[in-house]
Amino acid sequence: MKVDIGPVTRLEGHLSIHTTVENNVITEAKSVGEMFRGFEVFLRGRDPLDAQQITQRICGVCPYAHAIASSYAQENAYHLNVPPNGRILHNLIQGANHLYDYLLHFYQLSALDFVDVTAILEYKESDSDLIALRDWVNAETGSKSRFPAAPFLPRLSGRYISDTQTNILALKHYIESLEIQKKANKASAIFGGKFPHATAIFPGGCTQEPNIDHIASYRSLISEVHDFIHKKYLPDILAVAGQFPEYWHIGQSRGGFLSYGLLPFGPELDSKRLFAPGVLLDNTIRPVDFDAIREDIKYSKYSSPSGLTVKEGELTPSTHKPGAYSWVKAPRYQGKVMEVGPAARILVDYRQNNNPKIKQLVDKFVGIAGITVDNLNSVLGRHLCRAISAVVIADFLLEETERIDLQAPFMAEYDLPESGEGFGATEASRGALLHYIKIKGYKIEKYECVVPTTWNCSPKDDRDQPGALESALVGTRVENPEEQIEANRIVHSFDPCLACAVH
Ligand code: NFE
Repeated sequence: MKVDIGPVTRLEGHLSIHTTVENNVITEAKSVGEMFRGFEVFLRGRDPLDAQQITQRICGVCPYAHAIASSYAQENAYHLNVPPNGRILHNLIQGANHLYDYLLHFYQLSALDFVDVTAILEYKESDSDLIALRDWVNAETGSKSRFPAAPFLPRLSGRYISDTQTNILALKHYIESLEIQKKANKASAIFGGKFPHATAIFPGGCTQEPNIDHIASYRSLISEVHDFIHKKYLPDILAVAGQFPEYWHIGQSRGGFLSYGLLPFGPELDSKRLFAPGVLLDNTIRPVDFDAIREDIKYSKYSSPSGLTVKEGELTPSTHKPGAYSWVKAPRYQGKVMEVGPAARILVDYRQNNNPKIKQLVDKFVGIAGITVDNLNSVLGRHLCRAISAVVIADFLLEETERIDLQAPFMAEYDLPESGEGFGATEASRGALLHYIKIKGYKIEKYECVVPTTWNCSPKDDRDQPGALESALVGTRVENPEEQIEANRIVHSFDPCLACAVH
């Protein structure tokens, strides 16, 4: 039977999943991006320094990653020498955004796939947290019921966590995490100017010159986020894993892993990063080569040529193209399907022994769960890898504040060149993010973004290989083919953002 699940909720943008199910097993899956945007088209002819502002508008969740990738691309094109403070502020802004995004993803977008919200019916009138939760939801939704429905119900049928205490604790953390996310966003805004869409991020540094009070406020906010990550987020992931161990083996993508590396330790773009860059393919780590990326469009709604490199990128929409089923392109690395995102970031780093803290955390939790490192390619693996990333990033951000030199500059000085080109690569929360800029006559001649969800939620490519998410869905056993809670859990583990994917 064929089932269209869509739009899939609790993710950003317009994604549908079309599955074919035979004998309760998904035998084919199509990932369908349902909306065209066209940022690369309207960037042409603009002032290059508009790019890190305009590309932030691709998304309200990960705007800083776009600002950073664009700034890196321009730094590359302008041959800038960035002062250490400039890079540190980029890191402080971007890193805080990752922390916000991981918490948002787990609590608001994924937890209710596992946590039983009806546990709230068990609340006692003396439990002020739960009364507050009910009143908050009722105020938000205009409901006056004893038990709040939206945004918790309706939900898909299936097995949920059975332990009332675990459920109630997770629901409390759902609410608490909103305040914590606000703190992470406030921290980014101290140096970025505002959230979302920072005004202060530029190629070469940051226009905000911090003082000691800014740094103290940032540290205090990130310390609170750090505590929440350790005391609540990580334990909640482990609680879900304890009840659903089968999800270490469900949702495995069938291809390689790509990460561009995240948070450079020095001002140069090729500095060692907190998370190492690399391609993990056929059990071997290789360096990243941007020229090995080509974007196929056999099944994407474009009439421009297929298989172009990032530098060649073109975008001609073709709404009624025969056979095409998505507005998402199909990027491939040396023709191979790549998963990007938290599991890719952790596996690529772990396999290179780049960051001892990552190695230690992976070994510890893999041991606790009784799985192998390869099982991080799974629904639970992606959740755990986000939590490990959060731990590592929060520690790094607190250390990074100590490297600011208040007497030194925060921005490079430069004149814009008449022409040039550059790549900027970083890790957005959802994975590998690449921007390419080509400048001619002081204007943008070509701009190309290859974005995390474009990789993960791509349709089939020119050789009919399914994208990472499509491949992770195929073979999954579903209890109820009409609803497919299992497929939803797999989709959510990738945290798709269609606004980004079809930018
Ligand atoms: Ni719109 Fe984005 C994606 C992330 S790219 S959320 O995909 O993370 O910066």
